[in-house]
Amino acid sequence: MSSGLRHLLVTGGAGFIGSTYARQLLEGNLVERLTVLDKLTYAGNPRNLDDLRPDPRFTFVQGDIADAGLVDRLAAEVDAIVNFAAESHVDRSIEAPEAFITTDVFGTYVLLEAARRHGHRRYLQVSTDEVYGQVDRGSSVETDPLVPRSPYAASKAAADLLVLAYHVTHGLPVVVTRASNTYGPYQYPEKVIPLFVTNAIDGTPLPLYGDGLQERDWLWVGDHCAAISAVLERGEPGSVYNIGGTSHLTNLELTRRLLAFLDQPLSLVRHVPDRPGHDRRYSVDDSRLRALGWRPTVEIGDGLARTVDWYRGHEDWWRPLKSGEYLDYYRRQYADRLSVGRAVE
Ligand code: NAD
Ligand code: TDX
Repeated sequence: MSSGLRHLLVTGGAGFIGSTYARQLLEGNLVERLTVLDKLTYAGNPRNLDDLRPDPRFTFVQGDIADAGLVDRLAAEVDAIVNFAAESHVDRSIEAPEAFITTDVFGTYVLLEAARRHGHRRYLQVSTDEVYGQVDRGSSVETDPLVPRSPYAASKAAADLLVLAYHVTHGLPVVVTRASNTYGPYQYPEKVIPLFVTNAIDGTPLPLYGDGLQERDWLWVGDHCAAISAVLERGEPGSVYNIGGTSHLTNLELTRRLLAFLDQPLSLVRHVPDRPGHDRRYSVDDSRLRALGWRPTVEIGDGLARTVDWYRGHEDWWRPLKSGEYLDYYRRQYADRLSVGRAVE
């Protein structure tokens, strides 16, 4: 890494984005050593890291970022922390918010304290555009007020504020990234794209919340990870960097495109009662990041085709996930909604 960071601790590295980042670091020879710390919650999957295990530069540790003793031991060996670890699903934060506070807020505090004690050269917090709240028009800039509207977004916003306070108070060289909705291979099938793709493969209903006209700006996972590397290497300490996607789509338009790739009918879609407090639109201005030289490389058409192909070719990855706790969650979240759902006109 040109910044001279040799050994990184990547927390939450068995999840969707963190595992892609770990792969990018090793494939690109960006670090000499990489330690992944992950609790392996329902969303963490050791299989996401299978291809990295034989690499002598790679170490995996199962554990909790809120475990101060463990974090301190690991932090003593590294130059910097990149924190992906989080409870990440908005619907689950509505149903059961406690884990969002213990991991997203308290866990971040534990990491910051360890980074401070060991004089780390960098701390990168992976955050989200959801901290700005919904944006009716225009795009959020990094200095905008934080107006989170779900327990998930509020826990991420609280963590952002804590991270930035450690820069002001303790001079810790922190950077924060706030990215748009990310998509691609290895995403747990509770999030809308893998949920709809895998349901459509099985010919089961796609539960579209409300009128389906909410808008998201979709970001390819590899581009998200490349942006994190750019900010880790060249970001200004104490600064926040938005990471935008390549195209704003309504959920209905996104669903139409996925069904077209899968050659499945629109009649699979059911309009179901909305998510409480559902943010209508997110949009970020990422010119500060682009000034560091980053650009997204994967357009939405190509990215969606690649994602659909990956899920079609990796049933062995996602089918086992759609069992046990997932099915209980699915019933709680969708059974009543689907029973009153209506067809798309
Ligand atoms: P994910 O749910 O797929 O992965 C989260 C990982 O964190 C899992 O491997 C899980 O086991 C691990 N984890 C959870 N609690 C932990 C704990 N207490 N200790 C250690 N590990 C723990 O999430 P993702 O989509 O890969 O998101 C990663 C990060 O990126 C999150 O911080 C999220 O807020 C942020 N983000 C996600 C998106 C998106 O669209 N997915 C967009 C912007 C930002
Ligand atoms: O069943 C569904 N039906 C539906 O219409 C689900 C799961 C979602 N949706 C809608 C809600 C959103 O408008 O699709 C859109 C995307 O939903 P999610 O995949 O749950 O993502 P979102 O709530 O936008 O948050 C995501 O992007 C920001 C990630 O989950 C967060 O971790 C990230 O911070």
